[in-house]
Amino acid sequence: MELTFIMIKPDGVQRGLVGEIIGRFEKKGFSLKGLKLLTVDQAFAEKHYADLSSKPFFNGLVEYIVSGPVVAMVWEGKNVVTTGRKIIGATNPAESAPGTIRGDFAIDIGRNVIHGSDAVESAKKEISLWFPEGVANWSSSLNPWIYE
Ligand code: YYY
Ligand code: MG
Repeated sequence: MELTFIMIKPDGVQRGLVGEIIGRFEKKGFSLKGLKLLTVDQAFAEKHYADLSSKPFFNGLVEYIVSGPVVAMVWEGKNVVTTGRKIIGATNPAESAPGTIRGDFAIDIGRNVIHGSDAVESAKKEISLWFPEGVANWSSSLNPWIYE
């Protein structure tokens, strides 16, 4: 079964969107495999966003991610990387469809509430960065009612 890394950014935590966001992934049928609230430092944020280090918005992005606690999660399910990105919506909330998390709860690209891995490979990298201790080993007893 596929895993993805999802992170509620500091604005999502401050705005009280944690329960709403977790609920959307839960109600879809995905399984929560890891969860923690933590504040990361600049070096850690730079590592998470290393691929974007040459972008003009990089410094502001890092400043935003370290500005308060975030909720780091690992979710499991069939196609959870791609479907998770659809649940989150387009990077720029001005273009995110209503019904997506960013479409419903965000306005500016630099305050877009949530991160989700963009591929299975980057999910693996991000999960090992954020959860070096590993994730929970369980599977939902509801899976036969979710998967055929
Ligand atoms: O994966 P996703 O978060 O949708 O977008 P990325 O292209 O990976 O960029 C990461 C992060 O950077 C984005 O969520 C907001 C911010 N950002 C920005 O502030 N300005 C841009 N023009 C592009 C991205
Ligand atoms: Mg990305």
